[in-house]
Amino acid sequence: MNSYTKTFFCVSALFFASVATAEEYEVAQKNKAFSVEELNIKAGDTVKFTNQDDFFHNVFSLSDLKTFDLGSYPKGEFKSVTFDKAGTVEVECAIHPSMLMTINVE
Ligand SMILES: [Cu+2]
Repeated sequence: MNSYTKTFFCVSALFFASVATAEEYEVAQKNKAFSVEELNIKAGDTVKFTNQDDFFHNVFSLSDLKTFDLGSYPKGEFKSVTFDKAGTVEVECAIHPSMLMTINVE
């Protein structure tokens, strides 16, 4: 194995290691609430928001760490967000002001 090949294998191993450790969490929107009030994840992890109610929900955040708006979507659909930096994110639903959750990214 020459040094170029060795470097290639090292980089590939690192790439697959980082992909393998990133996790996906699922948060349901059910009965006009998020299924968890607080979620602890690590930087690089993805959160999937699944609508389980018979009406539309929206998912958005105005947090400095991660500002996003996934729009509104009906029952059975989901949208995902990957959190790449450590900090705290408040997640809300624009349709139901009482829906609120916190994601702590380590
Ligand atoms: Cu909602």
